[in-house]
Order: sequence, then structure tokens, then C-alpha cells
Amino acid sequence: CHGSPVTKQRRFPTKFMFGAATSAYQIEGAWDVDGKGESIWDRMTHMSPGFIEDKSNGDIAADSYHNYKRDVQMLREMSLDTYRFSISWPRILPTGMPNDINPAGIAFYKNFINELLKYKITPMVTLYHWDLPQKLQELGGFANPLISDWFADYARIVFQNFGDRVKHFITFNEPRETCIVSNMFSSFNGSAGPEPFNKSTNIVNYLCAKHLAVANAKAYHIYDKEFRATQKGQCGITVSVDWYGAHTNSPEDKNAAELKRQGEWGIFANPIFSTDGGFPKELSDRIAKKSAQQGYTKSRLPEFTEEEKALVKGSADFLGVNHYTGFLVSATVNKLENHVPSLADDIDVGLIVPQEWPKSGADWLTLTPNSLYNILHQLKAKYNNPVFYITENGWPTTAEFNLNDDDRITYYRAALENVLDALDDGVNLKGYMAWSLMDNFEWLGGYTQRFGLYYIDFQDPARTRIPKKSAFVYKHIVNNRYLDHTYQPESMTMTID
Ligand code: GBH
Repeated sequence: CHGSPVTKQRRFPTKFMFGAATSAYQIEGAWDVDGKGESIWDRMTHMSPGFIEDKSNGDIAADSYHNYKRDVQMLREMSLDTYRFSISWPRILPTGMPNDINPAGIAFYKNFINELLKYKITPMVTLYHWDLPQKLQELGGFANPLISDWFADYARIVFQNFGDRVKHFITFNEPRETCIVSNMFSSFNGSAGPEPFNKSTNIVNYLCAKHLAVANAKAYHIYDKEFRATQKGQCGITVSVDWYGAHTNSPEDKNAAELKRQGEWGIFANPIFSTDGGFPKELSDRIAKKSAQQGYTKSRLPEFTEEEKALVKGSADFLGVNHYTGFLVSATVNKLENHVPSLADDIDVGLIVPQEWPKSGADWLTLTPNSLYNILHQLKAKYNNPVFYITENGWPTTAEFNLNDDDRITYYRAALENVLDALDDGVNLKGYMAWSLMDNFEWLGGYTQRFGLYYIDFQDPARTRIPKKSAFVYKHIVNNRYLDHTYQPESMTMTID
């Protein structure tokens, strides 16, 4: 077949799900249309545009609120069978609370889901991808333990309205980014965040970690008790998992890498997926010790009560994994200079990115050899091989117009080789979602970083979507179920097969 050098042709299983992912704030636009409430991202970008690299916002974004049929057409063009997108909480509940349901918001998502189902595309729905209703932020957001009840009420409304047609729910996208990187991302609880969200100290990050775990558990048990029997779907959570390898073979570096893993994703995955439940032991001991040294009367990491621990343990049907890149971890090199109490200070390790790892259009992301395989291997061992989905994986380029995105193609091929390796290894991986279906609002990066398989000119009022070369390559892989590293599209014209 085209003189492919592939000798042993490994295939993706017929039932393996291939899709693409997006999130509401990054694509929808229509930020105040048809009764939608304000989110923390609406407030932050309007109030503090200086925090965004190009001072832009998601007011219009890819305007998917009005272009959703075109989005579905793109999925069909690439022969994808799954679409992971998120629901905007304030579009459904403008104040965040269940007393005030916005019928236009419900109608929008119903029409959109129906459009997917019409073409047999499986919707995978994230309930929270960082656009918290501003009204809930004003009540303390994720620092307030009541967030778990607010979220549970919202989740019930989502299940009630869409669960007849949606069989894959994801409660939270990336608790780490919501809680720990929150000063910049999705809950604005941190001390370094934009006004007016910068009131609290780093203690709040750990409160968030606990409250979010309980919120996930409450939503999960609602699904389990009230909906599973009739709707017969699954409810999971997505955690961001970058790869952390030891810089050298020294026991100190190996331990530093393990500690980094615990602080990065163990803190969120362990309470749900481990046999014992609760936060990772080594990490919580360390935080307790540091807190005592700092003069606190208890650990800054709030432990779960036994009851909470039991509620949280097992509260996900699958582990969604967002994976982009990796780092080497050192016990001695590149350590923090600033010792303000924080997770970073509690862990206190250094990160190294070798020169030879290819650089992307974003500072934090390199092509790290075998990183996707390595994390799946680690997660399988640690959590007894739960059902996995790769819910995000992708490569950023700069805003410059360039449809020949060969670096993105190289990245996707390397990642999908890793998927095949993981499947060979018996990893219980059921699907792969590329980030992203199209260029979109990249949070603090604004429109300067592009992850799309389709290009968008954000000056163009029509927000025309144009396939990049990577879209054709992905389609070829999905249609043929194997990786042909030499494939080149014959033309840049898309058709629906
Ligand atoms: C995902 O987060 C998100 O789920 C998705 O919405 C996003 O578009 C996608 O990644 C691509 O970024 O600016 O140097 O401080 C991935 C985890 C955590 C990666 C924060 C970028 C910021 C690094 N992200 N990190 S920096």
C-alpha cells in the first residue's frame, strides 16, 4: 500500500473510538446570547484583558453556537465517530443554581446533540471545562464546600435533559488546572490571579482539590442511583497527566519523579482510582510535615473524613486522560527559589526539558519521546487498569497561516504509535480524542496558539473552517485503522466518505 515501510501492520481495533475534543468557552462564543449567564472567564477577560496574550476573549471565539452544524460536518469529513465537547454551566443555569433553568441553553445542546446522533457520532460530554458561573465564584467558588452540592444539582439537570442521548459523561476537565493552576485558569482562587480573584492564599488550592473530589463523587452517585438503570451510560472524570521521568537513575531523582507524579495527578486520581482511596500517602505526609514547620495547626491539605473517602473511592466509570508532554525531574537541579507555601514548594523538585525534544508553538509543550505510552503504562500499574480514554492530545503551532502542519502530523503519528504500544500492552484504552477539532481560544494564550485540525481566521466574521494537512492524515488513519507514516494527501479538498 503506497510502498509503506511498515512491516508489521498493527491495527486499531474496530471498536476503538476516534474523535476530536473542544470546550464551550474556547469555541462557542455567544457569551451573552439567549439568556446565558456570565462565567468567570467572561468576567476575567472583560475586566483584565492584560492577562491574555493578545488581549482577546471568547466573546465570539469560533462562534460554534451559530456554526455547530459545520462543526459536525467537519467530524464527518474526518470520519470521526466521537466528539468530546463541554456544556457551559451558565448557559444552562445562568446563576449557577437549579431554580433558574435557561430553556434556550437546553434547546441549543439538544439540537447540537441531535445533529451528532443523526450522523452516528457519539457525544462525550464534559460538564465542567472551567467556565464557572460568576455568581458561584462570588460565593467562594471551589473554596466553598457547598460547590459539591451546586455541582451535583447542575449534574442532575444535565443527566435529566441529555442522558437519554448522551452515554459518556465527564464530570470535570482537569482538576489540577481547576485547583492548582487556578490563579490562571479555571477557578481564580490563587494569590497571583487577576483582580478581583486574587484574595486568598495557596491553602485554597488544597481546599479545591478536596471539594472537587467530593463534587465529582456526588454527581457520580446521582448518575449511579437515579439514571444509570434507565440511561445505561458511563460517568467518568478527566485528569491531566504529563509524563515525569527521573533525570538520573539516582534514588533521589527517582523519588523526586514519583513525588511529582503524586502532586501532579496522584492527588486527583488516587482518591477515586486507588484501592485505599484518599490522597497519596507520601504526598500528604509531606504536606502535613511542611505545614507543621510553617506553624499551621493542621495540614494545609484537608484530609477526607472516612465517610468522604468511601464516597469518593470508585466514583468514576473511567479515567479520561489529557496528555500533551513530559519533563525530567531532579531532586537537585532547577529547584524553586521562592518558598511561598504551595504545592510546588511542598513537592520541591526541579524540572528539566532536554534540548533535543522538539519544541512546539507553546513554551510548555515539547514532543517527549514515548510519553503517552509511558503514562498509560504507569497509570495501568498504579490503578489496576481501569477503562481509559485519551480525552485530549495535541500540538500547538503559532497563529501564522500554514495549512502544511507537518510538525503536528509528526506529533500525532508518534502519539498514535504509543496508543498501539499501549493496546499491545493490555492497557484498557477505549478511545482517542485529538485536541482540537479546530483552532480556538487558548485561554491565557488567546488566539496566538493554535491546536486545531482545522484552521480559523479569527478576523473573518464567518469564522470559515479550513482543513489543515493533519486533518487529512488523521482521517486516513481513522479510515484505515493503521499508521502509514508516508501517507500524504493528494489534494487539500475535503469530502465526506
Ligand atoms: C488542556 O490543558 C485544556 O484542557 C484545554 O482546554 C487546552 O486548550 C489544552 O490543554 C491546550 O493547552 O502557560 O506555561 O503557564 C492542558 C494543561 C495546563 C497546559 C496549563 C498549559 C500552562 C502552561 N495545561 N499549562 S504556562
